[in-house]
Amino acid sequence: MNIKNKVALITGATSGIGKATAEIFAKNNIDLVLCGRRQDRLDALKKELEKEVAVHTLNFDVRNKTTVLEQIEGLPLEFANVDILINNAGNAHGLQPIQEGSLEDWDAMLDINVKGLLYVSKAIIPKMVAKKAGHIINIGSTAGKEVYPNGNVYCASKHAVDAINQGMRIDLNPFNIRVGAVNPGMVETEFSEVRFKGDTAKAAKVYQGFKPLQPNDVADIIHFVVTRPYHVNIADLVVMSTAQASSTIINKN
Ligand code: NDP
Ligand code: 8X3
Repeated sequence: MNIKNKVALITGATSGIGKATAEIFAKNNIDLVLCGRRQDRLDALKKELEKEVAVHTLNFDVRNKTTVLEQIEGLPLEFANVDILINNAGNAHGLQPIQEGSLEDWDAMLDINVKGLLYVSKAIIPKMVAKKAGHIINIGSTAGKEVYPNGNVYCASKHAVDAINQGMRIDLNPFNIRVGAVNPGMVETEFSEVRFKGDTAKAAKVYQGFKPLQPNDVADIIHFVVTRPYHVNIADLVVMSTAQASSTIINKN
Protein backbone atom coordinates (compact mmCIF):
# COMPACT_ATOMS: atom_id res chain seq x y z
CA MET A 1 0.00 0.00 0.00
CA ASN A 2 1.26 3.51 -0.79
CA ILE A 3 1.47 5.30 2.53
CA LYS A 4 3.51 8.28 1.39
CA ASN A 5 2.18 11.57 2.78
CA LYS A 6 0.08 9.80 5.39
CA VAL A 7 0.29 11.14 8.95
CA ALA A 8 1.18 8.81 11.83
CA LEU A 9 0.85 9.77 15.49
CA ILE A 10 3.19 7.76 17.70
CA THR A 11 2.99 7.86 21.49
CA GLY A 12 6.17 7.08 23.39
CA ALA A 13 8.32 8.28 20.49
CA THR A 14 11.23 9.41 22.69
CA SER A 15 12.67 5.96 23.26
CA GLY A 16 12.75 2.28 22.34
CA ILE A 17 10.08 0.86 20.04
CA GLY A 18 8.34 4.21 19.45
CA LYS A 19 11.53 6.01 18.44
CA ALA A 20 12.60 3.19 16.11
CA THR A 21 9.13 3.24 14.54
CA ALA A 22 9.38 6.99 13.97
CA GLU A 23 12.74 6.49 12.26
CA ILE A 24 11.54 3.77 9.89
CA PHE A 25 8.33 5.69 9.11
CA ALA A 26 10.38 8.79 8.26
CA LYS A 27 12.59 6.78 5.89
CA ASN A 28 9.38 5.70 4.14
CA ASN A 29 7.89 9.18 3.80
CA ILE A 30 5.24 9.00 6.50
CA ASP A 31 4.71 12.38 8.19
CA LEU A 32 4.91 12.26 11.94
CA VAL A 33 3.34 13.51 15.14
CA LEU A 34 5.77 12.46 17.84
CA CYS A 35 4.53 12.32 21.44
CA GLY A 36 6.32 11.98 24.77
CA ARG A 37 7.19 13.87 27.93
CA ARG A 38 10.92 14.46 27.40
CA GLN A 39 10.98 17.61 25.26
CA ASP A 40 14.76 17.52 24.68
CA ARG A 41 14.40 14.11 23.05
CA LEU A 42 11.35 15.18 21.03
CA ASP A 43 13.31 18.21 19.77
CA ALA A 44 16.36 16.11 18.82
CA LEU A 45 14.26 13.53 16.98
CA LYS A 46 12.27 16.22 15.17
CA LYS A 47 15.51 17.88 14.05
CA GLU A 48 16.81 14.57 12.71
CA LEU A 49 13.62 13.33 11.02
CA GLU A 50 12.40 16.56 9.50
CA LYS A 51 15.22 16.22 7.00
CA GLU A 52 12.99 13.49 5.54
CA VAL A 53 9.36 14.25 6.41
CA ALA A 54 7.11 16.80 8.11
CA VAL A 55 7.29 16.40 11.89
CA HIS A 56 5.28 17.90 14.74
CA THR A 57 5.82 17.16 18.43
CA LEU A 58 3.33 16.99 21.28
CA ASN A 59 4.41 16.94 24.90
CA PHE A 60 1.91 15.33 27.22
CA ASP A 61 1.62 12.71 29.92
CA VAL A 62 -0.94 10.22 28.60
CA ARG A 63 -2.47 10.16 32.10
CA ASN A 64 -3.62 13.76 31.77
CA LYS A 65 -6.82 13.40 29.76
CA THR A 66 -7.51 17.13 29.45
CA THR A 67 -4.06 17.84 28.00
CA VAL A 68 -4.20 14.78 25.72
CA LEU A 69 -7.54 15.84 24.24
CA GLU A 70 -6.60 19.55 23.97
CA GLN A 71 -3.23 18.93 22.34
CA ILE A 72 -4.50 16.45 19.78
CA GLU A 73 -7.52 18.65 19.04
CA GLY A 74 -5.13 21.61 18.56
CA LEU A 75 -2.88 19.91 15.99
CA PRO A 76 -2.01 22.19 13.07
CA LEU A 77 -4.10 21.53 9.96
CA GLU A 78 -1.23 19.76 8.19
CA PHE A 79 -1.14 17.10 10.95
CA ALA A 80 -4.76 17.10 12.13
CA ASN A 81 -5.84 14.26 9.89
CA VAL A 82 -4.15 11.31 11.60
CA ASP A 83 -4.17 8.23 9.34
CA ILE A 84 -2.14 5.89 11.55
CA LEU A 85 -2.19 5.79 15.36
CA ILE A 86 0.54 3.85 17.12
CA ASN A 87 -0.55 3.39 20.75
CA ASN A 88 2.89 2.59 22.12
CA ALA A 89 3.51 4.65 25.30
CA GLY A 90 3.70 2.35 28.27
CA ASN A 91 5.87 0.80 30.89
CA ALA A 92 6.18 -1.54 33.86
CA HIS A 93 6.75 -0.34 37.40
CA GLY A 94 8.15 -2.94 39.78
CA LEU A 95 8.34 -6.73 39.63
CA GLN A 96 7.05 -8.02 42.94
CA PRO A 97 4.67 -10.63 44.27
CA ILE A 98 1.15 -9.27 44.57
CA GLN A 99 1.33 -9.07 48.39
CA GLU A 100 4.34 -6.76 48.17
CA GLY A 101 3.24 -4.58 45.24
CA SER A 102 3.08 -0.81 45.62
CA LEU A 103 -0.19 1.06 45.07
CA GLU A 104 1.70 3.84 43.25
CA ASP A 105 3.20 1.31 40.82
CA TRP A 106 -0.21 -0.25 40.19
CA ASP A 107 -1.78 3.17 39.56
CA ALA A 108 1.01 4.10 37.15
CA MET A 109 0.69 0.92 35.07
CA LEU A 110 -3.09 1.00 34.83
CA ASP A 111 -3.24 4.77 34.30
CA ILE A 112 -0.55 4.82 31.58
CA ASN A 113 -0.91 1.49 29.78
CA VAL A 114 -4.70 1.28 29.86
CA LYS A 115 -6.35 4.64 30.54
CA GLY A 116 -3.68 6.66 28.72
CA LEU A 117 -4.07 4.49 25.63
CA LEU A 118 -7.82 5.07 25.80
CA TYR A 119 -7.51 8.87 26.16
CA VAL A 120 -5.25 9.13 23.09
CA SER A 121 -7.57 6.83 21.13
CA LYS A 122 -10.62 8.86 22.17
CA ALA A 123 -8.96 11.99 20.78
CA ILE A 124 -8.38 10.39 17.37
CA ILE A 125 -11.04 7.74 16.68
CA PRO A 126 -14.02 10.09 16.04
CA LYS A 127 -12.18 11.67 13.08
CA MET A 128 -11.32 8.23 11.69
CA VAL A 129 -14.97 7.23 12.03
CA ALA A 130 -16.09 10.39 10.22
CA LYS A 131 -13.79 9.76 7.26
CA LYS A 132 -14.31 5.97 7.36
CA ALA A 133 -10.59 5.24 7.21
CA GLY A 134 -7.65 4.83 9.55
CA HIS A 135 -5.30 2.34 11.13
CA ILE A 136 -4.74 1.81 14.85
CA ILE A 137 -1.91 -0.33 16.12
CA ASN A 138 -1.93 -1.12 19.83
CA ILE A 139 1.38 -2.22 21.29
CA GLY A 140 0.54 -5.05 23.66
CA SER A 141 2.99 -7.64 24.93
CA THR A 142 3.46 -11.33 25.50
CA ALA A 143 2.49 -10.18 29.02
CA GLY A 144 -0.98 -9.66 27.57
CA LYS A 145 -1.11 -13.28 26.42
CA GLU A 146 0.13 -15.03 29.56
CA VAL A 147 0.88 -14.15 33.18
CA TYR A 148 4.33 -14.64 34.66
CA PRO A 149 5.49 -14.69 38.30
CA ASN A 150 5.52 -11.17 39.82
CA GLY A 151 4.13 -9.72 36.58
CA ASN A 152 0.61 -9.50 38.07
CA VAL A 153 -0.51 -5.89 37.43
CA TYR A 154 1.71 -5.24 34.39
CA CYS A 155 0.28 -8.43 32.86
CA ALA A 156 -3.23 -7.24 33.78
CA SER A 157 -2.60 -3.93 32.02
CA LYS A 158 -1.45 -5.70 28.85
CA HIS A 159 -4.35 -8.18 28.99
CA ALA A 160 -6.54 -5.06 29.07
CA VAL A 161 -4.77 -3.79 25.94
CA ASP A 162 -5.54 -7.16 24.31
CA ALA A 163 -9.23 -6.75 25.18
CA ILE A 164 -9.30 -3.11 24.05
CA ASN A 165 -7.67 -4.12 20.76
CA GLN A 166 -10.43 -6.67 20.16
CA GLY A 167 -13.14 -4.24 21.28
CA MET A 168 -11.87 -1.50 18.97
CA ARG A 169 -11.76 -3.91 16.04
CA ILE A 170 -15.34 -5.00 16.64
CA ASP A 171 -16.79 -1.51 17.21
CA LEU A 172 -14.88 0.14 14.38
CA ASN A 173 -15.65 -2.63 11.88
CA PRO A 174 -18.55 -0.71 10.25
CA PHE A 175 -16.23 2.22 9.61
CA ASN A 176 -13.54 0.56 7.49
CA ILE A 177 -10.90 1.18 10.18
CA ARG A 178 -8.04 -1.28 10.59
CA VAL A 179 -7.21 -2.25 14.18
CA GLY A 180 -4.47 -4.63 15.26
CA ALA A 181 -2.00 -5.36 18.04
CA VAL A 182 1.71 -6.06 17.92
CA ASN A 183 2.73 -8.05 21.00
CA PRO A 184 6.48 -8.34 21.53
CA GLY A 185 8.38 -10.50 23.96
CA MET A 186 11.50 -9.04 25.56
CA VAL A 187 12.90 -6.01 23.72
CA GLU A 188 16.12 -4.29 24.83
CA THR A 189 14.93 -0.71 25.51
CA GLU A 190 14.65 1.53 28.57
CA PHE A 191 11.73 -0.69 29.68
CA SER A 192 13.66 -2.54 32.42
CA GLU A 193 15.37 0.64 33.64
CA VAL A 194 11.92 2.10 34.23
CA ARG A 195 10.65 -1.16 35.77
CA PHE A 196 13.60 -1.21 38.20
CA LYS A 197 13.44 2.54 38.89
CA GLY A 198 16.75 3.52 37.34
CA ASP A 199 18.78 0.52 38.56
CA THR A 200 20.71 0.11 35.30
CA ALA A 201 22.77 -2.88 36.50
CA LYS A 202 19.61 -4.83 37.37
CA ALA A 203 18.01 -3.76 34.09
CA ALA A 204 21.02 -4.87 32.02
CA LYS A 205 20.88 -8.35 33.61
CA VAL A 206 17.44 -8.92 32.09
CA TYR A 207 18.98 -8.99 28.61
CA GLN A 208 22.19 -10.88 29.40
CA GLY A 209 22.96 -14.37 28.09
CA PHE A 210 20.73 -14.26 25.01
CA LYS A 211 19.96 -12.02 22.07
CA PRO A 212 16.76 -10.15 22.84
CA LEU A 213 14.66 -8.33 20.26
CA GLN A 214 15.92 -4.87 19.39
CA PRO A 215 13.60 -1.86 18.93
CA ASN A 216 14.26 -1.93 15.16
CA ASP A 217 13.02 -5.53 14.93
CA VAL A 218 9.63 -4.46 16.24
CA ALA A 219 9.58 -1.22 14.24
CA ASP A 220 10.20 -3.19 11.05
CA ILE A 221 7.15 -5.33 11.83
CA ILE A 222 5.02 -2.27 12.56
CA HIS A 223 6.08 -0.84 9.19
CA PHE A 224 5.16 -4.15 7.52
CA VAL A 225 1.74 -4.06 9.21
CA VAL A 226 0.94 -0.54 7.99
CA THR A 227 2.10 -1.20 4.43
CA ARG A 228 -0.20 -4.17 3.70
CA PRO A 229 -2.92 -3.55 1.10
CA TYR A 230 -5.86 -1.82 2.78
CA HIS A 231 -8.06 -4.93 2.73
CA VAL A 232 -5.43 -6.78 4.83
CA ASN A 233 -5.56 -6.18 8.59
CA ILE A 234 -2.98 -7.87 10.79
CA ALA A 235 -5.22 -8.28 13.79
CA ASP A 236 -2.92 -9.71 16.44
CA LEU A 237 0.75 -10.49 16.07
CA VAL A 238 3.13 -12.02 18.65
CA VAL A 239 6.90 -11.75 18.16
CA MET A 240 9.66 -13.06 20.39
CA SER A 241 13.41 -13.41 20.10
CA THR A 242 14.43 -16.88 18.89
CA ALA A 243 15.85 -17.53 22.35
CA GLN A 244 12.50 -16.88 24.01
CA ALA A 245 9.74 -19.50 24.01
CA SER A 246 7.46 -17.90 26.60
CA SER A 247 7.66 -15.24 29.29
CA THR A 248 9.64 -17.58 31.53
CA ILE A 249 11.39 -19.94 29.11
CA ILE A 250 14.49 -18.28 27.71
CA ASN A 251 17.46 -20.14 26.29
CA LYS A 252 20.31 -18.34 28.08
CA ASN A 253 24.02 -19.26 27.70
P1 NDP B 1 10.82 2.61 26.65
O1 NDP B 1 10.86 2.84 28.12
O2 NDP B 1 12.09 2.61 25.92
O3 NDP B 1 9.81 3.67 25.98
C1 NDP B 1 8.59 4.01 26.59
C2 NDP B 1 8.03 5.23 25.90
O4 NDP B 1 6.76 5.54 26.50
C3 NDP B 1 8.91 6.45 26.07
O5 NDP B 1 8.99 7.14 24.84
C4 NDP B 1 8.18 7.29 27.11
O6 NDP B 1 8.40 8.65 26.82
C5 NDP B 1 6.72 6.91 26.87
N1 NDP B 1 5.93 7.08 28.08
C6 NDP B 1 6.06 6.37 29.23
N2 NDP B 1 5.22 6.84 30.16
C7 NDP B 1 4.52 7.84 29.58
C8 NDP B 1 3.51 8.72 30.03
N3 NDP B 1 3.02 8.65 31.28
N4 NDP B 1 3.02 9.65 29.17
C9 NDP B 1 3.51 9.74 27.92
N5 NDP B 1 4.45 8.94 27.42
C10 NDP B 1 4.97 8.01 28.26
O7 NDP B 1 10.06 1.22 26.48
P2 NDP B 1 9.63 0.35 25.18
O8 NDP B 1 9.97 1.02 23.93
O9 NDP B 1 10.11 -1.01 25.45
O10 NDP B 1 8.06 0.33 25.41
C11 NDP B 1 7.12 0.72 24.43
C12 NDP B 1 5.88 -0.14 24.57
O11 NDP B 1 6.23 -1.49 24.28
C13 NDP B 1 5.25 -0.15 25.96
O12 NDP B 1 3.85 -0.13 25.82
C14 NDP B 1 5.70 -1.49 26.54
O13 NDP B 1 4.82 -1.96 27.50
C15 NDP B 1 5.70 -2.33 25.29
N6 NDP B 1 6.49 -3.54 25.34
C16 NDP B 1 7.82 -3.50 25.68
C17 NDP B 1 8.55 -4.67 25.70
C18 NDP B 1 9.98 -4.73 26.13
O14 NDP B 1 10.46 -5.81 26.52
N7 NDP B 1 10.72 -3.63 26.08
C19 NDP B 1 7.93 -5.95 25.31
C20 NDP B 1 6.53 -5.88 25.00
C21 NDP B 1 5.86 -4.70 24.98
P3 NDP B 1 8.61 9.81 27.89
O15 NDP B 1 9.31 9.19 29.07
O16 NDP B 1 9.44 10.84 27.16
O17 NDP B 1 7.25 10.27 28.19
C1 8X3 C 1 7.49 -6.50 28.22
C2 8X3 C 1 7.95 -7.91 28.13
O1 8X3 C 1 8.26 -10.08 29.47
O2 8X3 C 1 8.98 -8.01 30.51
O3 8X3 C 1 6.13 -6.37 27.96
O4 8X3 C 1 6.66 -8.47 30.28
S1 8X3 C 1 7.96 -8.62 29.69
